[in-house]
Parts: sequence; structure tokens; C-alpha cells
Amino acid sequence: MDPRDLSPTRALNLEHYWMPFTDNRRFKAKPKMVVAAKDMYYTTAEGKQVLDGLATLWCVNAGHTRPRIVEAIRKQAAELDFAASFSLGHPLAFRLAERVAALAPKGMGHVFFTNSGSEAIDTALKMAVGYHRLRGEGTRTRFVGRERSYHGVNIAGISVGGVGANRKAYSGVLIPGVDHLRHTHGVAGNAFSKGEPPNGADLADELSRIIATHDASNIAALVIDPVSASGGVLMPPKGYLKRLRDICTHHGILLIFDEVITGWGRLGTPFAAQLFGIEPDLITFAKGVTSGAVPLGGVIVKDSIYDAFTKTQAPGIEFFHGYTYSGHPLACAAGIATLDTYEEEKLLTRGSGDIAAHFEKGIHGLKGLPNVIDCRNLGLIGAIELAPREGAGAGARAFDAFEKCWDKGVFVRPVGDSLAFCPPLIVEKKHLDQMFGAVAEVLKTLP
Ligand code: PXG
Repeated sequence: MDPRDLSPTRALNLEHYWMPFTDNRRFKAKPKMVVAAKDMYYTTAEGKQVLDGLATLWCVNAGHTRPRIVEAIRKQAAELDFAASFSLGHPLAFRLAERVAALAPKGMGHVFFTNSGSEAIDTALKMAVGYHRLRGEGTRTRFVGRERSYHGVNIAGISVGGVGANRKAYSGVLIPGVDHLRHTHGVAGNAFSKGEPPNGADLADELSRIIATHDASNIAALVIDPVSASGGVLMPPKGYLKRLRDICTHHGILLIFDEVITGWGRLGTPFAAQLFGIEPDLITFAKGVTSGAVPLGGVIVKDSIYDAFTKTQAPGIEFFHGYTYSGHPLACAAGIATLDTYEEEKLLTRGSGDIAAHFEKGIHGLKGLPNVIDCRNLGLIGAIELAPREGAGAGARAFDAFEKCWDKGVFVRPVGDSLAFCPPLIVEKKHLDQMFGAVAEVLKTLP
């Protein structure tokens, strides 16, 4: 076989590509391959149309291959493919930062670019520690995260993250000084909640317990994903996030909202912070900022934090941090075109309207089907939880459901024992009916 032969008629050699977060052997025995995508649908290698019920990996919020975004990338690649990111600028990075700041909560007017959500988290953690140090509080180096929260896969991200499987092999190399709040799932009376579950705000008081143990003077930041998506699509109990904000404020601890998934309209507002009426100190973002078309992430920063770095130090580099591709021209061009699309089609608020009501109805319509033990939704994200299959590993039933849905032309994602739904924000009622119809059919016969 000649590896240079890319003709579609040559059989793919599946051996060399080590796929991320994938059962490589299972996949390679029965590959699911897509070759094209448009709006709400993929085209598979066999020519079948598959509905994208998860905005691919929670990111294609504007739908696939939208002409405006495609054209912006095409044009930018031909005009300025790359520019050094350190001590040299190009206009689009500044333009995009201005656009992001305009959508961010008030007083969060500064944006640092990364390539991914994982890098955004590491960046935010470093900003938090650096900020305290500049203010003469260099003992604030500890972090607080939460069980079942996912903050990417870099060492700092898995350290503050709370997904056991992602941490298990790396226990000895996790960063020190991290505590975890309990997760908020499974509180009595919360099953089958629509929107924010009513019970569990008091779980925020765990933060006070951790502060009492370590003293606030040693804690830099609390990192919270307002909705834990890959942790199982867990919605915050009513009042919970506000309580965390109050405790952080009282103790001078920075609040980092990880909005890699909840950002860009997922909950019906540009950011979750706005839905919950909470002002975090830092917001991490990625995914939807380019609707998945080019990798891009970043951190939105409160002005007072930016000022601490830029106004209190002697002239010189203020923050010893950055990536070769921070603010890459292609990513910025895609980002601007994506934000234009969101604005023009009012997609950032679509998750609070009629379509979200239909989504809620669709998810809760699955209640009563075999093995469904919970249905939950907020904006345009939701999940059903399936009873674990006796004698099988965790998530086995949900994984089977995912594969059977795929066979029926619908892509949804198994997360633990739950099946997650997170469609592009351009979704219409007919797509939701197709998605939940296929899921219902699968559940009726799933062992
Ligand atoms: N924070 C959150 C809240 C995320 O969901 C990251 C950070 C890391 O982003 P990057 O761009 O480094 O992947 C994420 C990413 C899944 C899945 O299986 C979820 C993510 C990524 C890939 C798969 O649900 N979330």
C-alpha cells in the first residue's frame, strides 16, 4: 500500500491513528466514519445522513459548514496564514477579543486566547495564582474543584477536575493543593427536574468547610463548570452557584466559570454567568466560539485582574504565558464569522425560547420508557439517565444505546450511564422529533 495514495477507492489503513478517548479496538473493528457535514447532518462514508444531536462534541452551535464561516476561513488562509503571536499582532485577534468582550458579563473586558479548553483552564489557573501574588497574597496557591467536573485533560485540568477515570493513572503527578466539592447529582427530590433542580443549594457550603480546613489565605480559586456536561450533564441546583459566588467573594477567592460548553448560547444566554446573574472573575471558553470549525479557546478576564498584571509591574512582559498559536489568524477569522452568524440568526438566545420548550418536552417524553431513571434539561442541553446494566461495566447500556441510535441515523453521546443531547442551536422541531423518536425506539428494545 502506498500511503501517498489518498484516492477514496483505496481501503483505509486504520492502524496508525491512535484515536483520543476511544475504544480503539472496538472502533477499528466496526468504524463509524463521516466524510461530510451540512447544517444539522453528517454524511457517513456509506452515504447515510446522520442527525447531529450533540453539536458534534458540544461545539458546533451554528451547525456544520456554514457558508459565512467557511468563506472567512478560506479567505484568511489565502491572505495571512499565520503571524507570530508574541510581540507581534494582527488585526483579527484584536477584533475578535473586542467582540468576545462585548458579549461577556460587564467588567470582563479582556480576553486571552488559547487553542483549546484544556489550555484555557491551565491559563486561568495560572492567572489566578499570578494575580494573588501580584497583590502580595502569594500564599494563595490552592484550588478547589468539584467531583464529576471535567476541565480538560492537561495535568492541572485533571487535577481540579473530578472525573475518576481521567485521574486514575496519574495520581502521582497531579498538582498538589486541590480539594473537591461533592458533585450535586442524585439529591433527593431532584429526579426528572425541568431546568434547575430545586434541591441541593446547601452543597455549596462544602466550600466553607474546605476554607475552614485550609484557610482562605491559601486558596487561589474555585473552578466550576456551571453545567457538568461530560460529567453526566448535571444541572446546578437552584441557588447553588450564587451561594458559591458569595462564599468566594467573602473570602477573596477567585471564581472561575468553565464555560467551554455552557458558553455561546447553550443555555439561552451568551454565557451561563448571565443566565444565573453571577459575575465570575474568569471565564474559560472554547468550542462554540468558532462553532468547532477551527480550534480556539480562551479566558475572559475581569478588568481588575488584567489591571493587576499590567498596571502594577515594572515595564516588560506581564504574564509569562502564551501559546505559539494564541490568536491564530484562521481561528480568529472563524471566530468573527461565527459570532456574526450567531448575531444574525439570534442563536445565542434561541436556547431560551420555543425550541427549548420543545426540547424539554421531548426529553421528558422519554420518562416511563424501560430503564429511564432520570430526565433533565436546561436551555438546549439535556440528558436521560439509564439504570446501569447488572453485571456489566458502568455505562454499558448507554453505550449500546448510542450505537443503536447511530444505526438509526441519530448521533447522541453516552456519558457514563446517561445519554446526552446538545444539538446545534439552529435545531428545529422536526430534528428534535427525529432525535427523540429514534431514542424512544431504541430504548423500547434495549436489553
Ligand atoms: N472544560 C470543559 C467544561 C469541557 O467540556 C474542556 C474544558 C476541555 O476542552 P478541550 O478543547 O481541551 O477538549 C472541555 C472539553 C465528551 C467530551 O466526551 C467533552 C469535552 C471534550 C471532548 C469530549 O463529552 N469537553
